[in-house]
Amino acid sequence: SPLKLRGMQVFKGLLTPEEQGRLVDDLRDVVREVPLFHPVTPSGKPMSVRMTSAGRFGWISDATGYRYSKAHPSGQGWTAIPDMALKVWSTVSGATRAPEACLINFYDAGAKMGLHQDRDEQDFTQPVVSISLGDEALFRVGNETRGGKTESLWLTSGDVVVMGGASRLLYHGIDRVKPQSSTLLPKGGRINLTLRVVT
Ligand code: MD5
Ligand code: FE
Repeated sequence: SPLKLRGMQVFKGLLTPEEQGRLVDDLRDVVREVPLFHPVTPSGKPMSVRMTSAGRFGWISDATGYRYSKAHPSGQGWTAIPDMALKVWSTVSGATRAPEACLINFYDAGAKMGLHQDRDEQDFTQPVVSISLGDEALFRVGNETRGGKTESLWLTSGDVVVMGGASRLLYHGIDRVKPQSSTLLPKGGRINLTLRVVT
């Protein structure tokens, strides 16, 4: 049964090493077709995380703001969400709708993600499902508003987190990644997939 952290469900090691390897192989194909890019925030700063998406919609950021888009910044469409990720969604999400977006975040040894809320989706009753692959990452979760106490948890390869119900709008971020803590990715680093219903 999952661990609980502020209403989030944490399934440690849900994906076996073999399943993780198959998913990474599929993600390699996705990224070959629809490359990772460094999103630039509306304030003009490049994020340290590189990103791309799969599914009907992907998340992009530029001088205009953050939004879901049917096209990569290059103008090309996104590719299909890998079957293994869809299987994880059906196993743990409890949702009646299929995911419309799969954000693919790549963290190298120095990358992090500041505390933020995910509010670009239209229906906050739909959960977000996160899959961690590769190096361990220190995940921090706070409250529905900025400030207050936070709690942290190391996410390791194969872990799956479900942010549903009251946990859906909690502030969260990645403080740091522990280099060379996994052998899944030959060049190291961490991949996080987030599956979402967007419309
Ligand atoms: C990551 N990704 O590991 C992080 C953590 C993102 C993002 O935050 O927006 O791509 S996934 C954890 C997460 C996602 C959505 C909602 C909540 C947590 N939450 O409400 O706690 O790359
Ligand atoms: Fe987020």
